[in-house]
Amino acid sequence: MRLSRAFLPTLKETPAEAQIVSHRLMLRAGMIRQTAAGIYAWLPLGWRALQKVEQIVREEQDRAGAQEILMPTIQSADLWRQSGRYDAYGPEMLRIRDRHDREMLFGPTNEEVVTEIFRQFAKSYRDLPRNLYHIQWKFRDEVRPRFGVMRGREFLMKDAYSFDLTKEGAEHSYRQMFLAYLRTFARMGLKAIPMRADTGPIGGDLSHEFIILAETGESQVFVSQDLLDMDPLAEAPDYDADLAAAVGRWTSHYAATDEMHDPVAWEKLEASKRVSARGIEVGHIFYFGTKYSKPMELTVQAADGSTVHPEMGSYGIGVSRLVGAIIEANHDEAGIKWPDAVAPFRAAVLNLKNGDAACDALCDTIYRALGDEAVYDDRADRAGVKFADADLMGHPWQVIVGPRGAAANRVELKRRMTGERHEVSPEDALAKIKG
Ligand code: 5CA
Repeated sequence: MRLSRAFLPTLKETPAEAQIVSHRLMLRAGMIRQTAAGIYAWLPLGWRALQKVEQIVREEQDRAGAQEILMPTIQSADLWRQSGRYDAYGPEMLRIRDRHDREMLFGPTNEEVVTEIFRQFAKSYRDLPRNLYHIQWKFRDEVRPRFGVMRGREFLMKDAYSFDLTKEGAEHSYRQMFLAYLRTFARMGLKAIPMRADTGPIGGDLSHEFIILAETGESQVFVSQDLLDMDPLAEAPDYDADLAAAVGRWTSHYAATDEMHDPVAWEKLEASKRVSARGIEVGHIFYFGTKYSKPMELTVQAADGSTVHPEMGSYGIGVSRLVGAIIEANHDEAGIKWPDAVAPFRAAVLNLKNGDAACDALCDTIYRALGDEAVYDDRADRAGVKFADADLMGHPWQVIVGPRGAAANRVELKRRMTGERHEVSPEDALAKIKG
């Protein structure tokens, strides 16, 4: 994308309404624009980052055996009356009436809709297990929308729903998602720690939140250093295997949110291993048995001919929140430092002297070779402006092309994450960026 033609509206001033760094940087880098309280439009840079995050989530869901669908945002109130949640959900639910005065709502989550869809299809134990997920906008009329996309009212969520014949089967599905989540967040360069959690309005008796440590996090958490030292990508799970041991390696260490904290168990931990910090919840998984299948009359026939209600779980990831969380974890005073895997663009080509024939020609060649994954700063601005914007937008690589270098067929290659700079040939720069 050529910056001279791009819609990447960066801001010089720090927006006063933004209290945390990710929100400030997302506004300053022109990633998002608020259109109403807690509701955001995603501009090109933000939209690309969101899609990168979404794609990693998708790949890891698919790998774990879940199947993607797309359910609507608008749901019927009747379905929620069947589960008994319509009245219980309270003022967070945006309730709507259509022209026939039928009660509708903008979905805050999808247990009811997916149970209804599955009910029409599932007849026997052969239709189980299944795991269906979608990546769709949700609306929750939060009392205090804040921190930009971190706590929005409209936000993008990945939500998966598993259906199993037995409790043991449901536990296996739960473990598949547990391990898939560890991989998902690790691929984004995040260390997300699974912690035993409260189940809230989703319900059920087994639940983990996945939390990344950050000063600006909304939850207080207590974790053993041992967990922070573990590497989720060290072993790729075989999702068909017995997963209890793999999950057990994570759940055997102390990790809890405020609500689940046990001071007695905490005190037993070696003092040097106790980490108490703030955290951001990026995912939340639940096992809730027949909480929805029973009242909504979802049944299948078991092998022995008896009728059973499938055992269910649901598994959420805050896709739009993750974009903010990744920035909280990766930035400096100058701006964002995107991890490679989620960077909206891999590289920026900075032309320090537009109109200089050698500069223009070399920039053009490099930009063409990088294709869609690069931005080309071909604006008629001062070099200082280009440096500042490239640092702000946080592209992992900057290829800096000045007139003296261009004449000698040399460029400067800067790695945003570390700040390292090297003078190299254009070929070497391309090889590094593509590698
Ligand atoms: N149905 C279940 C699991 S699919 C569910 O709704 N779980 S949840 O309520 O925990 O939400 C899942 C994830 O969505 C959370 O872990 C969080 O990362 C994200 N999320 C929740 N509320 C918001 C919000 N207001 N703004 C941005 N992300 C949010």
